Amino acid sequence: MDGYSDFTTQGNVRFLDCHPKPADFFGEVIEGLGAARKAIPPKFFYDQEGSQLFDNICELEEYYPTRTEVKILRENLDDVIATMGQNCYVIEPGSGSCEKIRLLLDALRPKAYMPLDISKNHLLDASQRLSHDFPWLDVHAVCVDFTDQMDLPKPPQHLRRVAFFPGSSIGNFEPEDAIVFLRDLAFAVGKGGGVLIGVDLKKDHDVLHAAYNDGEGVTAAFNKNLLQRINGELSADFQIDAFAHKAFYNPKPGRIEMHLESQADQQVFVGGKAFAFASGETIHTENSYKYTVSEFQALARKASLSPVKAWTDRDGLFSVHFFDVR
Ligand code: AVJ
Repeated sequence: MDGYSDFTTQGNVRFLDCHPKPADFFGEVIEGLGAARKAIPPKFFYDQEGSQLFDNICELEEYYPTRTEVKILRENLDDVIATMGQNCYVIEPGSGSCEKIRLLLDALRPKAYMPLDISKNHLLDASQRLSHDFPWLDVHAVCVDFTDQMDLPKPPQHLRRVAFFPGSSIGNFEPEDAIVFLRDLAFAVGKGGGVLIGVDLKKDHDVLHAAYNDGEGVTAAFNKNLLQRINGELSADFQIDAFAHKAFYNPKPGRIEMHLESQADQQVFVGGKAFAFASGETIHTENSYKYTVSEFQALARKASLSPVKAWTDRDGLFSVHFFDVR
């Protein structure tokens, strides 16, 4: 893909559909529940209800990442913009609702913004809302699974391609997979480009624990919604109350782990297949890796990225990094 001829025009937005293969929810759940250590990938949290619950998590007192990242970007905006440079062409993998890019747009005035998302409807909605609010901005939306394909159209040579990957989404990857992903991202951006990425920091274990065990139980509801979703979409019979939300910091790998713990010996059917749970057995639903600034820079170096700058808040809760593509 090297041109823009395949884009169609949808209002003020140019749109390219790469027809990403939808995730195999059933296949991955069956495989995950059949494993010796039961696990389901966190990408399946985000149905409509799960996305709403995640938005609610971001508003919680205990959940510092979202608010802190926004604060870091606001307070260092001039420096961030200057580091990104002029004539930027911003690419955002997993752009979702395209909210965070809004923080940068007025100051950065990029030449174009390319949101990438697997959900065509969300992508079109979010792109059109953004384009309405920033009428001067060229929005080139691409419906694609950014984890398996980043063969993106090449923007004009003189533009500086910068990838934007906020929210510590990188924390969901195993470190080795994060290197592979960042290497792919560096390749997609090309030499001379950059990467602006938000990464949650290692910190006091109680602060981490509270962020994933909030007092209102929103994170528990977010975790358990996965079972609700499996019941609804895969004709399963999980008794939601027979599972407990478990989230804890595991210091050795440096990650928060989320699990759903069976409260009894029980059997559950998913699409006609039976799965046995022992009391206390868990389904591992998420890892959220935490890095010090230097740990993350060392990881990024293995992905052809050169550290340029990193910004953190005073309390050392969260970091925003800028890397050049080597
Ligand atoms: C969206 C992966 C960054 O790991 O903090 C929030 C997801 N899980 N609360 C995170 C999440 C439980 C979040 N990320």
